[in-house]
Amino acid sequence: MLYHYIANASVPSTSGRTIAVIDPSDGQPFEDIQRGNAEDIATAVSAARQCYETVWRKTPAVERGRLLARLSALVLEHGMELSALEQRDCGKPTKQAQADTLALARYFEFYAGACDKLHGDTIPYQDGYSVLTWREPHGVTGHVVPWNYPMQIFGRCVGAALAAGNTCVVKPAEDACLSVLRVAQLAAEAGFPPGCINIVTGYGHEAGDALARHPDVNHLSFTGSPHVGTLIQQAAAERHVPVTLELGGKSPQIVFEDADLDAAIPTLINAIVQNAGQTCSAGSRLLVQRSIYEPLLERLGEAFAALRVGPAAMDLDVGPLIRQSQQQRVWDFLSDAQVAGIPVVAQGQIVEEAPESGFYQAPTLLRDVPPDHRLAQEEVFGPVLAAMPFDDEADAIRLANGTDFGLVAGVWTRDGARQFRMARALRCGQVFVNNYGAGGGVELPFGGVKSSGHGREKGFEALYGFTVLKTVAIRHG
Ligand code: TXE
Repeated sequence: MLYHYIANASVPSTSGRTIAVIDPSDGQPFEDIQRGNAEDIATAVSAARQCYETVWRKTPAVERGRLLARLSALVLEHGMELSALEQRDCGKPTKQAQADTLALARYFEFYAGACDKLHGDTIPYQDGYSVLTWREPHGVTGHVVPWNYPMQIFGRCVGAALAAGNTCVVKPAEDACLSVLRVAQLAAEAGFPPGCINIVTGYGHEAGDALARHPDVNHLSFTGSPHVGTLIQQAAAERHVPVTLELGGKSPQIVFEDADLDAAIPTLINAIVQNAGQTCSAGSRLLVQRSIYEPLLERLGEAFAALRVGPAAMDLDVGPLIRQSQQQRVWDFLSDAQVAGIPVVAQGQIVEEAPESGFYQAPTLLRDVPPDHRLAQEEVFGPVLAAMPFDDEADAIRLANGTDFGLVAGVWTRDGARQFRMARALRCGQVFVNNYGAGGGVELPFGGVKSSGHGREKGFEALYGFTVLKTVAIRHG
């Protein structure tokens, strides 16, 4: 049985109720977490407020940095344990779980070094005045975290919030919170004061909603579905608190006829099968210049057919999806594709060892997907790649920008001028040229436009979102 982690202590929910944690590899329960409610959230927010007012706001930036550095080191020390938790909880193949753990340590390391470099400006003004700006923390920050990358998303939002001088209340996803609870314990071990990092587990419509509505939370960060993002933004608007939203995408990977296909192909595939396609930045649309459409699909088809799907611990190309409802969601998309007559180029193989009760989905490559079909417009959040041809640069831009989302785009071309033209023309938060994701570096600011959300996480830029600028004008004499 696992408990909330509030003020550096394990605390049961006042509801007395629990939620079973399911292993996606076999669909079986293996642990219980607390089903948090508004009362638990209120306890956590009050602990965060107390810590902020009495300790954290007075803690020197350099000391905040040292604590984050210590936490980063502890994450590495407990890397095997954290990876194993994340693997079982989320169904991640071993290499993915380990990469996520390393990324978590890197977030804390990066923000450790950033704490004492976050400063304001002095502004030349009239004679007799000194004008300066301070970057002050918001105070108590609320974080609603999803299940696809619990550790990474925890690291990027909590790491930045703490570095900027805020305290945190986190509501991880009901499907995946084991690693995050453990990291909060490690934070206590590292020396973070009680109330600095608080975790309340539970359902979104209960604990998550209570956190979004709590009157003493000064900033909200959310990563998840556009629907819940809207609810969070509405709750925040009631109290006029700032929000950072990251709401996924329908990101295009655009391949021009002059692309280096040998380099592109493994990346095109990884961008959609990594984490079983449950990645906000998944490259889920493949836009290919017509002259190379057939040969590229042939090569991709062969590669898709060779992909193997199975239990997380087997560390194959693809693990299970997080839960049955996500599996059903992918099946619904694929059955719509079938009804619309969209051809399947190839599918990967689910291995024999995969239990029937696990949530497996073979990676699927579809071709000639009409740009207005829901497979080309909506986030599937599974390993399904929708390919379509384009004629020229203008056509590629029109298709790429033709969804409500705008998170990421990948462009493959050797033409330097076109690289810049495309990067300018694409309406999204980040463009990757001749790569996809740039290895996920924690230094790279990340976020969306349109329905993909607003605000930036990761990198130094995130610190601006977790602070508020105060202008101070002093008249001399
Ligand atoms: O997301 P939810 P779901 C997308 C993806 C996926 C779809 C549905 O397309 O298929 O969303 O996934 C909490 N108030 N992404 O249903 O519900 C919830 O407990 C406050 C993209 O799992 O948005 C969890 O902690 N909080 C994405 C978090 O919100 C609420 C990652 C995300 O869950 C709440 C995940 C409420 N009323 C899903 N309702 C990405 N951008 O990477 C739920 N939550």
